[in-house]
Amino acid sequence: MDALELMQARKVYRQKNRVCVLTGAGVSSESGVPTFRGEDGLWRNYNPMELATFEAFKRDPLLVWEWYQWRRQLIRKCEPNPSHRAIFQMENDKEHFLLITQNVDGLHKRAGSSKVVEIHGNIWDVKCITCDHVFTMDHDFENLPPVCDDCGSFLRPNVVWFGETIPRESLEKSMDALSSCDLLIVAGTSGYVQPAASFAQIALRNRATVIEVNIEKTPNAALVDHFFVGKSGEILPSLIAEQ
Ligand code: BJW
Ligand code: ZN
Repeated sequence: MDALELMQARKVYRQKNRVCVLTGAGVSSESGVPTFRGEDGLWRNYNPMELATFEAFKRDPLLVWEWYQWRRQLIRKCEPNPSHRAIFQMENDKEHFLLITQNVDGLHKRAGSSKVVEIHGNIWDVKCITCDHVFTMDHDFENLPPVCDDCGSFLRPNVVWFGETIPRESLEKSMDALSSCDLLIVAGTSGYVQPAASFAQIALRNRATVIEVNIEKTPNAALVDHFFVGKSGEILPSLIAEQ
């Protein structure tokens, strides 16, 4: 990590009061949650990207549910890490703050974050594919796929799959924050999945400073003001440290 650049970024963080943060799977990897495009992201020789669609669910709801049940069981054992805690601290430090997360694991909320938009939904919520009822169901299901008490249709995880749109309220809140923030911090996202992949460019167009943290270079690395190669659990706490 470049110590001088870190000092500059710390100064930026101290000066800005309208802060937005965008996170991806990388911030939860230090809690033990597998990322999507990392080497540990595969299961049973299926490509997770091919499981995260409504077509896959219609074709084989049991397979998709087994994947989500496996992830729910894994995430249940994970705890928030220093990245989640540093981002919660940012919410306390700043007058205007919004966390936009692509993560469905709920670890930001468990770390205390309350000004958070989960743009890809939450793995603990389920939705009936017919009557659209949403329920929080954080226990294991005895029978997969689970069915709706009201209408008997299949329940699905209430997450956003490929080809589906981000819920309107979440997108509007995100766009408002991105167009009014003076600092955007992007952490642990590969920057391949739209619309989140465009958020840094939206903030830059609105003259915000953008700081990005990732263990490797991303497509936005050359565009942002400060890019730090390293673990978010190490860099985010030092970015907000007092001295
Ligand atoms: C660390 C670290 C550490 C590790 N510290 N860093 C062609 C062009 C443009 C768009 C499209 C297109 N074809 C289709 C589309 C649209 C599509 C899309 O973007 N596809 C691209 C892949 C090409 N997008 C959509 O469909 C979205 N909807 C939409 O656009 O609506 C309008 C529309 C509708 C219909 C047609 C077209 C447009 C919806 C996207 C929903 C994504 N859903 C998922 C699953 C959620 C549920 C679940 O969890 O099961 O969301 S997919 C998956 O990817 C998940 C993630 O939230 C998302 C992003 O992944 P993320 O977080 O970036 O993780 P990784 O694994 O990719 O990266 C981790 C990063 O961390 C890496 O960079 C590591 O280096 C780093 N890292 N450890 C710091 N310790
Ligand atoms: Zn129903």
